[in-house]
Amino acid sequence: MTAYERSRIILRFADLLEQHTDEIAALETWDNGKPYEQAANTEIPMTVRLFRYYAGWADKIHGLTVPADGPYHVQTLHEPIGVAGQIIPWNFPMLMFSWKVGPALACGNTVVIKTAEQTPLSAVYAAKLFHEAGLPEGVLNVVSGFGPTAGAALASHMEVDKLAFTGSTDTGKIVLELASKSNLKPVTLELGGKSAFIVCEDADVDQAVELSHSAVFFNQGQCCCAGSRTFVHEHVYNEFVEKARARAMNRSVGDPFKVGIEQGPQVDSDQFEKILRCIRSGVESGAILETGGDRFGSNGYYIQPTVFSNVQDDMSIAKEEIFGPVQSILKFKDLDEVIKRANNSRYGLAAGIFTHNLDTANTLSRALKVGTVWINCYDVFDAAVPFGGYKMSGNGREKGIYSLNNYLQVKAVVTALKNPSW
Ligand code: TXE
Repeated sequence: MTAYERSRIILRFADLLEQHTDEIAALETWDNGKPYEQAANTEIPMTVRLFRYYAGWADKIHGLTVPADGPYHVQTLHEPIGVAGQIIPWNFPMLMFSWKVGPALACGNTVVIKTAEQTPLSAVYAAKLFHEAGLPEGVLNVVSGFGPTAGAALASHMEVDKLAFTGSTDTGKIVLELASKSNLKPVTLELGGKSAFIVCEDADVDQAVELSHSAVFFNQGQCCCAGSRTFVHEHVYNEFVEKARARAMNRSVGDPFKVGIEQGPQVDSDQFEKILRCIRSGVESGAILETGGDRFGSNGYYIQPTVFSNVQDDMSIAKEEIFGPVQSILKFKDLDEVIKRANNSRYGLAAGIFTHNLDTANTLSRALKVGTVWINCYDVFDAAVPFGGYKMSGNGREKGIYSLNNYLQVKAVVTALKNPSW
Protein backbone atom coordinates (compact mmCIF):
# COMPACT_ATOMS: atom_id res chain seq x y z
CA MET A 1 0.00 0.00 0.00
CA THR A 2 1.30 3.49 -0.73
CA ALA A 3 2.02 5.86 2.11
CA TYR A 4 -0.69 8.21 0.85
CA GLU A 5 -3.28 5.43 0.95
CA ARG A 6 -2.22 4.55 4.53
CA SER A 7 -2.67 8.15 5.47
CA ARG A 8 -6.16 8.27 3.93
CA ILE A 9 -7.27 5.14 5.79
CA ILE A 10 -6.09 6.52 9.12
CA LEU A 11 -7.90 9.79 8.40
CA ARG A 12 -11.11 7.93 7.48
CA PHE A 13 -10.78 5.97 10.72
CA ALA A 14 -10.35 9.20 12.71
CA ASP A 15 -13.56 10.56 11.14
CA LEU A 16 -15.45 7.37 12.04
CA LEU A 17 -14.10 7.47 15.58
CA GLU A 18 -15.28 11.05 15.93
CA GLN A 19 -18.74 10.11 14.65
CA HIS A 20 -18.91 7.27 17.20
CA THR A 21 -17.63 9.27 20.16
CA ASP A 22 -20.75 8.58 22.24
CA GLU A 23 -20.59 4.80 21.91
CA ILE A 24 -16.83 4.59 22.50
CA ALA A 25 -16.98 6.92 25.49
CA ALA A 26 -19.78 4.79 26.97
CA LEU A 27 -17.64 1.65 26.52
CA GLU A 28 -14.75 3.38 28.29
CA THR A 29 -17.00 4.28 31.21
CA TRP A 30 -18.52 0.79 31.46
CA ASP A 31 -15.13 -0.86 31.37
CA ASN A 32 -13.08 1.56 33.43
CA GLY A 33 -15.51 3.54 35.58
CA LYS A 34 -14.18 6.91 34.40
CA PRO A 35 -16.65 9.80 34.08
CA TYR A 36 -18.43 9.61 30.74
CA GLU A 37 -18.02 13.36 30.22
CA GLN A 38 -14.25 13.03 30.62
CA ALA A 39 -14.11 10.23 28.05
CA ALA A 40 -16.43 11.97 25.58
CA ASN A 41 -15.07 15.51 25.90
CA THR A 42 -11.38 14.91 26.44
CA GLU A 43 -10.08 11.41 25.75
CA ILE A 44 -11.89 10.47 22.54
CA PRO A 45 -11.17 13.90 20.95
CA MET A 46 -7.49 13.47 21.94
CA THR A 47 -7.53 10.01 20.36
CA VAL A 48 -9.01 11.37 17.13
CA ARG A 49 -6.41 14.14 17.08
CA LEU A 50 -3.59 11.65 17.64
CA PHE A 51 -4.64 9.53 14.66
CA ARG A 52 -4.96 12.61 12.45
CA TYR A 53 -1.49 13.71 13.52
CA TYR A 54 0.06 10.36 12.53
CA ALA A 55 -2.01 10.18 9.33
CA GLY A 56 -0.17 13.38 8.43
CA TRP A 57 3.19 11.68 8.97
CA ALA A 58 2.51 8.58 6.83
CA ASP A 59 3.65 10.13 3.53
CA LYS A 60 6.41 12.26 5.05
CA ILE A 61 8.61 9.46 6.34
CA HIS A 62 11.68 9.13 4.15
CA GLY A 63 15.41 8.57 4.24
CA LEU A 64 18.37 10.77 3.44
CA THR A 65 21.18 10.97 0.95
CA VAL A 66 24.45 10.97 2.82
CA PRO A 67 27.66 12.75 1.67
CA ALA A 68 30.02 9.87 2.57
CA ASP A 69 33.74 9.89 1.80
CA GLY A 70 34.79 8.04 -1.35
CA PRO A 71 33.28 7.23 -4.72
CA TYR A 72 29.90 6.19 -3.36
CA HIS A 73 26.30 7.20 -3.53
CA VAL A 74 24.83 6.61 -0.07
CA GLN A 75 21.19 6.69 0.87
CA THR A 76 19.12 5.54 3.84
CA LEU A 77 15.80 3.76 3.48
CA HIS A 78 13.33 4.07 6.34
CA GLU A 79 11.47 0.77 6.35
CA PRO A 80 8.68 -0.52 8.57
CA ILE A 81 10.08 -2.72 11.33
CA GLY A 82 7.52 -5.50 10.68
CA VAL A 83 5.05 -6.90 13.20
CA ALA A 84 4.59 -4.56 16.16
CA GLY A 85 3.46 -6.24 19.39
CA GLN A 86 1.77 -3.82 21.76
CA ILE A 87 0.51 -4.25 25.32
CA ILE A 88 -1.62 -1.54 26.88
CA PRO A 89 -3.11 -0.84 30.34
CA TRP A 90 -6.63 -0.07 31.50
CA ASN A 91 -6.38 3.54 32.67
CA PHE A 92 -6.81 5.21 29.24
CA PRO A 93 -7.77 2.35 26.92
CA MET A 94 -8.48 4.35 23.74
CA LEU A 95 -5.76 6.91 24.23
CA MET A 96 -3.15 4.21 24.84
CA PHE A 97 -4.47 2.38 21.76
CA SER A 98 -3.85 5.54 19.72
CA TRP A 99 -0.33 6.18 21.06
CA LYS A 100 0.60 2.65 20.01
CA VAL A 101 -1.39 2.00 16.84
CA GLY A 102 -1.14 5.51 15.28
CA PRO A 103 2.62 5.63 14.69
CA ALA A 104 2.88 1.88 13.96
CA LEU A 105 0.38 2.05 11.09
CA ALA A 106 1.66 5.39 9.81
CA CYS A 107 5.10 3.77 9.41
CA GLY A 108 3.63 0.83 7.48
CA ASN A 109 3.78 -1.92 10.11
CA THR A 110 1.25 -4.55 11.05
CA VAL A 111 0.07 -4.64 14.65
CA VAL A 112 -0.96 -7.19 17.27
CA ILE A 113 -2.23 -5.24 20.27
CA LYS A 114 -3.24 -6.78 23.59
CA THR A 115 -5.67 -4.74 25.63
CA ALA A 116 -5.85 -4.88 29.41
CA GLU A 117 -8.13 -7.58 30.78
CA GLN A 118 -10.20 -4.95 32.65
CA THR A 119 -10.92 -2.85 29.55
CA PRO A 120 -11.19 -4.87 26.33
CA LEU A 121 -14.25 -3.30 24.67
CA SER A 122 -13.27 0.00 23.05
CA ALA A 123 -10.33 -1.41 21.08
CA VAL A 124 -12.54 -4.13 19.58
CA TYR A 125 -15.00 -1.44 18.53
CA ALA A 126 -12.16 0.63 17.09
CA ALA A 127 -10.90 -2.38 15.11
CA LYS A 128 -14.34 -2.66 13.52
CA LEU A 129 -14.14 1.02 12.55
CA PHE A 130 -10.67 0.50 11.07
CA HIS A 131 -12.14 -2.28 8.95
CA GLU A 132 -14.88 0.08 7.77
CA ALA A 133 -12.22 2.68 6.99
CA GLY A 134 -10.61 0.23 4.54
CA LEU A 135 -7.71 -1.23 6.51
CA PRO A 136 -6.96 -4.66 4.97
CA GLU A 137 -7.61 -7.82 7.00
CA GLY A 138 -4.72 -8.82 9.21
CA VAL A 139 -3.03 -5.43 9.46
CA LEU A 140 -4.48 -4.58 12.87
CA ASN A 141 -5.13 -7.48 15.25
CA VAL A 142 -6.72 -6.87 18.64
CA VAL A 143 -6.23 -9.60 21.23
CA SER A 144 -8.25 -9.59 24.46
CA GLY A 145 -6.45 -11.59 27.11
CA PHE A 146 -4.54 -11.82 30.36
CA GLY A 147 -0.99 -10.62 30.92
CA PRO A 148 0.91 -13.78 31.87
CA THR A 149 -0.61 -15.69 28.93
CA ALA A 150 -1.54 -13.44 25.98
CA GLY A 151 0.83 -10.60 26.97
CA ALA A 152 3.77 -12.88 27.64
CA ALA A 153 3.13 -14.75 24.37
CA LEU A 154 3.50 -11.48 22.46
CA ALA A 155 6.61 -10.41 24.36
CA SER A 156 8.34 -13.75 23.76
CA HIS A 157 7.13 -14.41 20.21
CA MET A 158 9.91 -15.03 17.71
CA GLU A 159 8.03 -13.34 14.87
CA VAL A 160 7.07 -10.18 16.67
CA ASP A 161 9.68 -7.64 15.60
CA LYS A 162 9.08 -4.88 18.12
CA LEU A 163 7.33 -4.57 21.46
CA ALA A 164 5.72 -1.47 22.97
CA PHE A 165 4.49 -1.74 26.54
CA THR A 166 2.67 0.56 28.93
CA GLY A 167 2.01 -0.64 32.47
CA SER A 168 3.69 -1.20 35.80
CA THR A 169 7.46 -1.14 36.27
CA ASP A 170 7.42 -4.73 37.56
CA THR A 171 5.65 -6.03 34.45
CA GLY A 172 7.92 -3.85 32.28
CA LYS A 173 10.89 -5.80 33.65
CA ILE A 174 9.17 -9.08 32.80
CA VAL A 175 8.43 -8.16 29.18
CA LEU A 176 11.94 -6.83 28.67
CA GLU A 177 13.32 -10.14 29.89
CA LEU A 178 10.95 -12.11 27.66
CA ALA A 179 11.99 -10.01 24.67
CA SER A 180 15.68 -10.51 25.39
CA LYS A 181 15.29 -14.25 25.91
CA SER A 182 13.41 -14.70 22.63
CA ASN A 183 14.46 -12.73 19.56
CA LEU A 184 15.94 -9.56 21.13
CA LYS A 185 13.10 -7.48 19.75
CA PRO A 186 13.51 -3.79 20.67
CA VAL A 187 11.22 -2.76 23.53
CA THR A 188 9.83 0.64 24.43
CA LEU A 189 8.48 0.96 27.94
CA GLU A 190 6.18 3.53 29.49
CA LEU A 191 5.99 2.67 33.18
CA GLY A 192 5.05 4.07 36.55
CA GLY A 193 5.83 7.39 38.14
CA LYS A 194 5.89 9.46 41.31
CA SER A 195 5.95 12.89 39.77
CA ALA A 196 6.81 16.02 41.74
CA PHE A 197 4.47 18.99 41.58
CA ILE A 198 6.51 21.91 42.93
CA VAL A 199 4.78 25.01 44.25
CA CYS A 200 7.28 27.84 44.78
CA GLU A 201 6.78 30.73 47.19
CA ASP A 202 5.87 33.20 44.43
CA ALA A 203 3.30 30.88 42.81
CA ASP A 204 -0.32 31.80 42.26
CA VAL A 205 -1.57 29.61 45.10
CA ASP A 206 -5.17 29.33 43.92
CA GLN A 207 -4.07 28.21 40.46
CA ALA A 208 -1.52 25.80 41.94
CA VAL A 209 -4.14 24.29 44.25
CA GLU A 210 -6.57 23.71 41.41
CA LEU A 211 -3.97 22.26 39.05
CA SER A 212 -2.34 20.11 41.74
CA HIS A 213 -5.81 18.81 42.55
CA SER A 214 -6.43 17.69 38.96
CA ALA A 215 -2.81 16.51 38.63
CA VAL A 216 -3.52 13.99 41.38
CA PHE A 217 -7.23 13.25 41.17
CA PHE A 218 -7.84 13.21 37.40
CA ASN A 219 -9.03 9.78 36.22
CA GLN A 220 -9.48 8.62 39.84
CA GLY A 221 -5.74 9.13 40.33
CA GLN A 222 -5.00 6.41 37.79
CA CYS A 223 -2.44 8.32 35.74
CA CYS A 224 1.19 7.31 35.25
CA CYS A 225 2.18 10.98 35.42
CA ALA A 226 -0.04 11.91 38.38
CA GLY A 227 1.58 14.78 40.30
CA SER A 228 1.58 12.59 43.37
CA ARG A 229 4.29 14.33 45.39
CA THR A 230 3.05 17.87 46.00
CA PHE A 231 6.07 19.88 47.23
CA VAL A 232 5.00 23.25 48.66
CA HIS A 233 7.29 26.07 49.80
CA GLU A 234 7.10 26.69 53.55
CA HIS A 235 5.90 30.30 53.10
CA VAL A 236 2.71 29.26 51.31
CA TYR A 237 2.39 25.78 52.83
CA ASN A 238 -0.39 26.42 55.39
CA GLU A 239 -2.56 28.34 52.93
CA PHE A 240 -1.99 25.66 50.29
CA VAL A 241 -2.88 22.75 52.57
CA GLU A 242 -6.08 24.43 53.73
CA LYS A 243 -7.19 25.16 50.16
CA ALA A 244 -6.17 21.72 48.84
CA ARG A 245 -8.22 20.09 51.59
CA ALA A 246 -11.27 22.25 50.79
CA ARG A 247 -10.96 21.47 47.08
CA ALA A 248 -10.75 17.72 47.70
CA MET A 249 -13.79 17.86 50.01
CA ASN A 250 -15.64 19.56 47.18
CA ARG A 251 -14.89 16.92 44.57
CA SER A 252 -18.02 15.31 43.17
CA VAL A 253 -17.84 11.53 43.41
CA GLY A 254 -20.50 9.16 42.10
CA ASP A 255 -22.13 7.46 39.14
CA PRO A 256 -19.74 8.19 36.26
CA PHE A 257 -22.60 8.47 33.76
CA LYS A 258 -24.11 11.43 35.67
CA VAL A 259 -23.49 14.97 34.44
CA GLY A 260 -21.02 16.93 36.57
CA ILE A 261 -19.37 13.92 38.22
CA GLU A 262 -15.61 14.37 38.56
CA GLN A 263 -14.71 11.01 40.05
CA GLY A 264 -16.08 7.51 39.44
CA PRO A 265 -15.00 4.20 40.94
CA GLN A 266 -11.49 2.69 40.73
CA VAL A 267 -11.07 0.17 37.95
CA ASP A 268 -11.28 -3.05 39.99
CA SER A 269 -11.09 -4.60 43.44
CA ASP A 270 -7.29 -5.13 43.25
CA GLN A 271 -6.68 -1.43 42.69
CA PHE A 272 -9.33 -0.48 45.27
CA GLU A 273 -7.68 -2.65 47.94
CA LYS A 274 -4.17 -1.49 47.03
CA ILE A 275 -5.18 2.17 47.43
CA LEU A 276 -6.86 1.57 50.79
CA ARG A 277 -3.67 -0.21 51.95
CA CYS A 278 -1.60 2.81 50.85
CA ILE A 279 -3.92 5.15 52.75
CA ARG A 280 -3.61 3.02 55.91
CA SER A 281 0.17 3.08 55.58
CA GLY A 282 0.10 6.90 55.32
CA VAL A 283 -1.88 7.16 58.56
CA GLU A 284 0.35 4.63 60.35
CA SER A 285 3.54 6.37 59.27
CA GLY A 286 2.40 9.66 60.85
CA ALA A 287 1.23 11.80 57.93
CA ILE A 288 -1.69 14.10 58.80
CA LEU A 289 -4.94 12.94 57.20
CA GLU A 290 -6.59 16.23 56.17
CA THR A 291 -9.63 14.68 54.52
CA GLY A 292 -10.91 11.38 53.11
CA GLY A 293 -9.12 8.19 54.08
CA ASP A 294 -11.76 5.55 53.41
CA ARG A 295 -14.08 4.10 50.81
CA PHE A 296 -16.84 6.39 49.54
CA GLY A 297 -20.30 4.99 50.26
CA SER A 298 -20.81 1.28 50.74
CA ASN A 299 -21.17 0.05 47.14
CA GLY A 300 -18.63 -0.16 44.35
CA TYR A 301 -14.95 0.70 44.25
CA TYR A 302 -15.35 4.38 45.14
CA ILE A 303 -12.70 6.04 47.29
CA GLN A 304 -12.97 9.33 49.16
CA PRO A 305 -10.70 12.04 47.74
CA THR A 306 -7.88 11.91 50.27
CA VAL A 307 -5.30 14.53 51.23
CA PHE A 308 -2.28 13.97 53.47
CA SER A 309 -0.09 16.81 54.75
CA ASN A 310 3.16 16.61 56.72
CA VAL A 311 4.33 13.84 54.39
CA GLN A 312 8.01 12.90 54.75
CA ASP A 313 10.24 11.60 51.96
CA ASP A 314 10.81 8.21 53.54
CA MET A 315 7.10 7.37 53.91
CA SER A 316 5.85 4.85 51.42
CA ILE A 317 3.05 7.24 50.29
CA ALA A 318 5.88 9.56 49.14
CA LYS A 319 7.80 6.82 47.36
CA GLU A 320 5.41 4.25 45.88
CA GLU A 321 2.92 4.75 43.09
CA ILE A 322 -0.54 4.75 44.73
CA PHE A 323 -2.54 5.10 41.50
CA GLY A 324 -5.54 6.43 43.36
CA PRO A 325 -7.19 9.66 44.58
CA VAL A 326 -4.61 10.41 47.25
CA GLN A 327 -2.63 13.65 47.50
CA SER A 328 0.62 13.72 49.51
CA ILE A 329 1.78 17.23 50.46
CA LEU A 330 5.41 17.80 51.46
CA LYS A 331 7.02 21.03 52.73
CA PHE A 332 10.29 22.46 51.35
CA LYS A 333 12.53 25.45 52.15
CA ASP A 334 14.76 26.15 49.15
CA LEU A 335 15.46 25.28 45.55
CA ASP A 336 18.53 23.06 45.97
CA GLU A 337 16.72 21.04 48.59
CA VAL A 338 13.61 20.49 46.47
CA ILE A 339 15.70 19.53 43.43
CA LYS A 340 17.50 16.84 45.42
CA ARG A 341 14.30 15.56 46.99
CA ALA A 342 12.30 15.57 43.74
CA ASN A 343 15.10 13.65 41.99
CA ASN A 344 15.42 11.20 44.86
CA SER A 345 13.04 8.71 43.23
CA ARG A 346 13.48 5.60 41.16
CA TYR A 347 10.97 7.14 38.76
CA GLY A 348 11.39 10.06 36.36
CA LEU A 349 8.26 10.56 34.32
CA ALA A 350 7.09 14.16 34.76
CA ALA A 351 7.14 17.23 36.98
CA GLY A 352 5.12 20.40 37.45
CA ILE A 353 6.67 23.74 38.42
CA PHE A 354 4.62 26.64 39.73
CA THR A 355 6.47 29.96 39.75
CA HIS A 356 6.54 33.31 37.96
CA ASN A 357 10.30 33.57 38.34
CA LEU A 358 12.02 32.75 35.05
CA ASP A 359 15.30 31.80 36.73
CA THR A 360 13.56 29.42 39.09
CA ALA A 361 11.63 27.83 36.22
CA ASN A 362 14.80 27.42 34.13
CA THR A 363 16.84 26.03 37.02
CA LEU A 364 14.20 23.50 38.00
CA SER A 365 13.33 22.39 34.48
CA ARG A 366 16.99 21.69 33.70
CA ALA A 367 17.75 20.02 37.02
CA LEU A 368 14.83 17.60 37.20
CA LYS A 369 15.49 14.11 35.83
CA VAL A 370 12.14 13.61 34.12
CA GLY A 371 10.77 13.18 30.62
CA THR A 372 8.24 16.05 30.77
CA VAL A 373 8.28 19.34 32.67
CA TRP A 374 5.09 21.39 32.82
CA ILE A 375 5.53 25.01 33.94
CA ASN A 376 2.42 26.70 35.35
CA CYS A 377 0.32 23.97 33.78
CA TYR A 378 -0.04 20.19 34.09
CA ASP A 379 -1.22 17.20 32.04
CA VAL A 380 -0.98 19.02 28.72
CA PHE A 381 -0.91 16.22 26.13
CA ASP A 382 -0.55 17.39 22.59
CA ALA A 383 -0.19 14.73 19.88
CA ALA A 384 3.01 16.42 18.66
CA VAL A 385 4.76 16.53 22.05
CA PRO A 386 6.90 13.54 23.08
CA PHE A 387 6.16 11.67 26.29
CA GLY A 388 8.25 9.12 28.17
CA GLY A 389 10.37 8.51 31.20
CA TYR A 390 13.82 8.71 32.71
CA LYS A 391 15.07 6.01 35.08
CA MET A 392 12.54 3.30 35.98
CA SER A 393 9.68 5.17 34.35
CA GLY A 394 10.75 3.56 31.11
CA ASN A 395 12.62 4.14 27.89
CA GLY A 396 11.81 5.56 24.50
CA ARG A 397 9.35 8.32 23.68
CA GLU A 398 5.80 8.16 22.41
CA LYS A 399 3.83 10.80 20.47
CA GLY A 400 5.30 13.39 18.18
CA ILE A 401 8.07 12.76 15.68
CA TYR A 402 9.98 10.74 18.29
CA SER A 403 7.59 7.80 18.20
CA LEU A 404 8.26 7.15 14.51
CA ASN A 405 11.78 5.84 15.20
CA ASN A 406 10.27 3.10 17.39
CA TYR A 407 8.54 1.65 14.34
CA LEU A 408 11.19 2.02 11.64
CA GLN A 409 14.32 0.24 10.51
CA VAL A 410 16.99 2.38 8.89
CA LYS A 411 18.82 0.68 6.05
CA ALA A 412 21.99 2.23 4.61
CA VAL A 413 22.41 1.58 0.88
CA VAL A 414 25.91 2.24 -0.45
CA THR A 415 26.42 2.19 -4.21
CA ALA A 416 29.82 2.41 -5.91
CA LEU A 417 29.87 5.18 -8.51
CA LYS A 418 31.04 4.23 -11.99
CA ASN A 419 32.24 7.72 -12.76
CA PRO A 420 32.99 9.49 -9.48
CA SER A 421 34.17 12.72 -11.10
CA TRP A 422 30.49 13.50 -11.87
O1 TXE B 1 -0.41 -3.46 35.78
P1 TXE B 1 0.28 -4.41 34.72
P2 TXE B 1 -1.67 -3.72 36.75
C1 TXE B 1 0.75 0.62 37.76
C2 TXE B 1 -0.14 1.15 38.87
C3 TXE B 1 -0.99 -0.02 39.21
C4 TXE B 1 0.00 -1.16 39.04
C5 TXE B 1 -0.58 -2.52 38.81
O2 TXE B 1 0.66 1.50 39.98
O3 TXE B 1 -1.50 0.06 40.50
O4 TXE B 1 0.75 -0.78 37.91
O5 TXE B 1 -1.53 -2.49 37.75
C6 TXE B 1 -0.23 -6.79 30.95
N1 TXE B 1 3.49 -10.30 30.37
N2 TXE B 1 0.25 0.95 36.43
O6 TXE B 1 -1.50 -4.99 37.49
O7 TXE B 1 0.36 -5.80 35.24
C7 TXE B 1 -1.66 -6.65 31.47
O8 TXE B 1 -2.49 -7.67 30.97
C8 TXE B 1 2.97 -9.44 29.48
C9 TXE B 1 0.83 2.08 35.78
O9 TXE B 1 -2.92 -3.58 35.97
O10 TXE B 1 1.55 -3.76 34.33
C10 TXE B 1 -2.02 -5.26 30.94
O11 TXE B 1 -2.37 -5.36 29.57
N3 TXE B 1 2.00 -8.56 29.78
C11 TXE B 1 0.53 2.12 34.33
C12 TXE B 1 -0.68 -4.50 31.09
O12 TXE B 1 0.32 -5.51 31.16
C13 TXE B 1 1.53 -8.54 31.05
C14 TXE B 1 -0.83 1.71 33.94
C15 TXE B 1 -0.60 -3.62 32.34
O13 TXE B 1 -0.75 -4.42 33.48
C16 TXE B 1 2.04 -9.41 32.04
C17 TXE B 1 -1.30 0.53 34.64
C18 TXE B 1 3.06 -10.33 31.65
N4 TXE B 1 3.60 -11.21 32.52
C19 TXE B 1 -0.77 0.22 35.86
N5 TXE B 1 1.39 -9.18 33.20
C20 TXE B 1 0.97 3.34 33.60
N6 TXE B 1 2.26 3.43 33.30
O14 TXE B 1 0.17 4.17 33.23
C21 TXE B 1 0.49 -8.18 32.96
N7 TXE B 1 0.57 -7.80 31.66
